[in-house]
Amino acid sequence: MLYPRESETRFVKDLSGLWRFRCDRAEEGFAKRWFDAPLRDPILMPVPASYNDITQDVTLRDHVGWVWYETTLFAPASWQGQSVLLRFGSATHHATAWVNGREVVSHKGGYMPFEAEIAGHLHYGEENRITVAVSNMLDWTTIPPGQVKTPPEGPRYPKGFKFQEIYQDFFNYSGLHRPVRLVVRPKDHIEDIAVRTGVRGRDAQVFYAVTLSGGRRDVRVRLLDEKGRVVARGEGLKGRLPVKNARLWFPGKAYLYTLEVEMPAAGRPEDIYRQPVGIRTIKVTKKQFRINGKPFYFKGFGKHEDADIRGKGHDDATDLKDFNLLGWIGANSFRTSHYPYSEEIMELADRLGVAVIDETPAVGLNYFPHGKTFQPDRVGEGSQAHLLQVIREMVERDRNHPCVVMWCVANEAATEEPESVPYFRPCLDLFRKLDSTRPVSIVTCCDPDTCLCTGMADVVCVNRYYSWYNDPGRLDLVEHQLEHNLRAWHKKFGRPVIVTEYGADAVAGLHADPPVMFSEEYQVEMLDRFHRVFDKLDFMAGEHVWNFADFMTRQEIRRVVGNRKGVFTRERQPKMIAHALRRRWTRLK
Ligand code: BDP
Repeated sequence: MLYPRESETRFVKDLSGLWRFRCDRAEEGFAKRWFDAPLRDPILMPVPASYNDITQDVTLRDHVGWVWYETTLFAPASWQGQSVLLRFGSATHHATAWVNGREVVSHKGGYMPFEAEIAGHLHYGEENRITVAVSNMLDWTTIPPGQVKTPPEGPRYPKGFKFQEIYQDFFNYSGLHRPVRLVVRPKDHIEDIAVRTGVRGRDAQVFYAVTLSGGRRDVRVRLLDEKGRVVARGEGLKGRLPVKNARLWFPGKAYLYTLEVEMPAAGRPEDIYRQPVGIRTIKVTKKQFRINGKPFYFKGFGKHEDADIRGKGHDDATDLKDFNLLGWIGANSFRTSHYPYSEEIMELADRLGVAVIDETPAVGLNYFPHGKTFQPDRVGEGSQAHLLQVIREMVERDRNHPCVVMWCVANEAATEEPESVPYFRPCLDLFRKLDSTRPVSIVTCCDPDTCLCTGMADVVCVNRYYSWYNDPGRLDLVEHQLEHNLRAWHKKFGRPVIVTEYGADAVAGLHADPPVMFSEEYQVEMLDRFHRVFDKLDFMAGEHVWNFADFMTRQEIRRVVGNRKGVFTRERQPKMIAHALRRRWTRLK
């Protein structure tokens, strides 16, 4: 799936801004056909943004169900005869869209783009109405899973009470989170491009495959370096472009070529699309994760798309600030915990040279203490079918990003249950079938003798919370327990180990010496003890602190206005630990 980019033959119109919005509290929008006419009594709502924190209305923040968005646009007569795509960066978690009252697309899954050809539904030279209904409801067939509960009336609940149960540790932000755009392109056009790279000595190869619409076959490609010089040319739907003395993409040293794909026609080209290409290779050995043949040690974070006011809404300022902080602190990577991030973030990671572990939204698949997770009426066939669909969409969206160095199938699922194996095996297989160039992982919180899925992965990825969830307050046990555990992982699976989460809540400004849980000192002391162990072990391939910044969660007694394990506050100011990490990571090779 191509990212919307302009060219001589393509025009992109960003529909961001203030849309009209109505919360469907009575669940009547579909029955009353709200898409047939302009929304009645709308309020204003920014797009992109989560709608939850925009107003002072707690019933909107905590709404469970559908909300409706609407905007209008003019379609100039000059667009007639072209293809017009309506493209949503994401809608969390379900959406249906109408153009002038005609349904054009529905999509399930909160973190993937989807699009519809709408040329046939537009009124040219006139105003057009776009209506979008978005639902945040999670059930056993969605990823992440959840349950909308309507308990019977009684002493605890009044009549008609409804709430969303979730099993993930982040607020269920909802709405149109990412840019909504129109792409106006030629009727016959470049539909899709896939690239793969290989390196031998100082030379490299770029393999490309192009899909054209309407059975067309004529393609010309050129590979340009960063100065715009042509380094290779090719013809045909598929090919291999040799690159002499190739400049490689490496974290901290990004280099992007441009693959210029052209549908030739008499006179000027019918369609042109320019795809950034980073040349690099990945290999996993028994003890190392290698990029371009060199050992790569992951330093960085599990992150979230999360910020004050806009929630999970895309925002260039926040994104760039985060990348600048990654650079400042000496990080070289992050994991898209716990869902694929926006295409804009992936583009930045390519350009700025940050490695990404690209994770699906499979989080909260651990229903213990309430019984088994993987069973037919909970996380079963419906859930698996959806996860497989998300994996297909992820590979289609992200396969061309050099920043993506590994896929991650799930976070902390109940992989001690035997049923987790037939659930996840097809997921790992599908990633490998669709993309043979990247390793696949699954993040676990089990132990080496209880996890039944890590053996299927290429790298051991474990989340460890010694002295926090295990033996709270016992900093003196961290090194003993951690070293014992990590050695056991490596011994059993003979693969490199990344600790994909370790961290402590620290309320910014709370101090205690000797350290006490929730103080900034405790966070520093705990991480320091983890690092002493990591530095002893030659099979360690990385450390990702949980979390980059404080983030919002549902309300519960373990959370103080959200999760406070951030190295930065939610406003992106450093806690004490940020300075300690910076000293470590700017020195660590
Ligand atoms: C881990 C989860 C992560 C949580 C974190 C925590 O993977 O989503 O936010 O613990 O509790 O278990 O802070």
